[in-house]
Amino acid sequence: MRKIIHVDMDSFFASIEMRDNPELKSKAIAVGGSPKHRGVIATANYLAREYGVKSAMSSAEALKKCPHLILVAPRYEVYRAVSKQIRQIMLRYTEQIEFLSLDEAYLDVSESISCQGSAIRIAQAIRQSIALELNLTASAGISSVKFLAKIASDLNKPNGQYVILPKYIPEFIKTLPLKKIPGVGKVAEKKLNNLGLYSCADIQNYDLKTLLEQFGKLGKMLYEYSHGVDNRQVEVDRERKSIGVEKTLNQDINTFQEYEFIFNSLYKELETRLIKISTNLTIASQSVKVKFDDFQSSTQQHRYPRLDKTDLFNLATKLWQQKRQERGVRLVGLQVQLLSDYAQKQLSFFDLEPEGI
Ligand code: TTP
Ligand code: MG
Repeated sequence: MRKIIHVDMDSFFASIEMRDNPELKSKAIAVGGSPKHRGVIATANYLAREYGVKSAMSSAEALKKCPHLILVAPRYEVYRAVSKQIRQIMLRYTEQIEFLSLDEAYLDVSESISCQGSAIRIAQAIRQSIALELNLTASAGISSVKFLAKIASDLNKPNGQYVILPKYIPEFIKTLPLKKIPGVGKVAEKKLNNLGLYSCADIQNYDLKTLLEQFGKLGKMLYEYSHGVDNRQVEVDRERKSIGVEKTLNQDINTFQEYEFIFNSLYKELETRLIKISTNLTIASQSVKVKFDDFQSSTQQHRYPRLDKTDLFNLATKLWQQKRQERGVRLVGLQVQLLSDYAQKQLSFFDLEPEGI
């Protein structure tokens, strides 16, 4: 039986901004880009959330929902530095740490001898150190498998923790809504609901074969999770799977000429990033992503051993010609997917900008 802790910081970027500027503490704030440049919200503090301000919402919409919202520009360097401090605190208890993002990590404390081996007390101790030393709050979930630890860390948020003991797992799972399972997005949720599937109990009573036919890999995962099975290990120093650059445009574009111009500038940026990692980086594939004015996105990916401008531009052209259908373009992104051993050896998660902000 493993002991897994999932730690997730509370309104991470926003809490750091409030800590470093106490005047913001009693106000509704959000970290994000300016509405003048079609910025989006990275996160909001809990006060702003009461007005409906959420991550990934456009800053313009956030200001409509909460006109007195204070918008703070992100300071990634600071967030990265804090993330490293959090890791240092966790390392006092175990080296089995897998960061999922700057503010979120799994810990496998099965072998830890601290706190008499109690995962509950280790989680408490980590949260207490984060509070005392960094002046920030974290929440934690504790269970014997990863997905339940992650779900649990949300249940007493903010500044709380929740345990799902192995003996209570069957009972907990039964009523667990499928939409709470990490990996089930809006589209999958709708498809599941259309088949009358809402909770893990529904999956337990459903036919595995149909599930696999309808959902492939996701179906297998849902079947296993609904029976309390999640064999994923905590992957120490989790590999980075891709590197990308993207730009939300100040104005939708409609001509290929403008598109080519943005492609060129993004390509340069991506190239610079990759050169920082290695001057001769072997990759798995490269891809282009475009988001249209109706917020639908489309991606073209191509197996290719290294970043190559001509090949990538061909992909971009194909996307424009085949997928645009006269729609305006609001975002363009370029990415390379990494080979796993390169990813593991050459990249430190903490040295890269987060994507999608
Ligand atoms: P989350 O842990 O999802 O959010 P949070 O820490 O702000 O709030 P919560 O208390 O609910 O955990 O994400 C961590 C940070 O990642 C968040 O502070 C900002 C950033 N982020 C984005 O930039 N864009 C996003 O869409 C999301 C979800 C997060
Ligand atoms: Mg968080």
